[in-house]
Amino acid sequence: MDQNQQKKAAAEAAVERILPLLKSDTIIGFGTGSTANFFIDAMARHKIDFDAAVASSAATAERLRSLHVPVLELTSASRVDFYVDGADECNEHRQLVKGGGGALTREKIVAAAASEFICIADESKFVDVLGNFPLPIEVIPMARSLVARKIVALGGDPVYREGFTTDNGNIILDVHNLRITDPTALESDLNQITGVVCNGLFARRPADVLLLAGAGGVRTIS
Ligand code: ABF
Repeated sequence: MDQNQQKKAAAEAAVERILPLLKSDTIIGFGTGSTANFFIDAMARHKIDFDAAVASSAATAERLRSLHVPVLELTSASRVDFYVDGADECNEHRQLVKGGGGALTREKIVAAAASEFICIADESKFVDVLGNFPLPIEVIPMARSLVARKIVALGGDPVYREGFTTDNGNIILDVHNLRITDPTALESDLNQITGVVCNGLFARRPADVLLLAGAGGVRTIS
């Protein structure tokens, strides 16, 4: 299986996992990125019935609507039963680095609202220590230099993501050269920097289930 086939296999495994649990009033949170898109397409292909979707980005909302899936604003959803999304990195504790696609803040909000967060990934995303993938941080534009200096003090090497504005009107700093041995502590420390909206560490609220696709099939880590 090549990487795309693995992403597709992980997405299909998520469909199989939630299918027996779906009810007519189930609300599903949909993630962003190519692996999440395989999940969206699989749900549409199987014509799976559920109440409504919540989207973690404008791009995902558009994709869902194009497939005639009803999309709710999170604020109008009484709950989110499942949230299915990809990751840029994951570890055995189901802690994640997310935000390579720039949708980290909405992804973290939907993850926080979800009863079950299912992360789907190909095995290239699985690491012993998080941080090889540059950690995305969403920042209020006027705080860009201030936040960058604080991150340097924490030992990171922030790089401004040129020409990119988030769905929330903010900028992204991608932080290189971090070896994240304590993801929960670093997530909290970064949240304390004034001007940071959100960081791409999903450790305080990790995935509940990680469906990791490799050459030998899909492994469940829960
Ligand atoms: C989302 O999509 C993001 O959090 C992450 O940045 C990205 C992963 O992309 P892909 O599935 O295309 O590898 O899950």
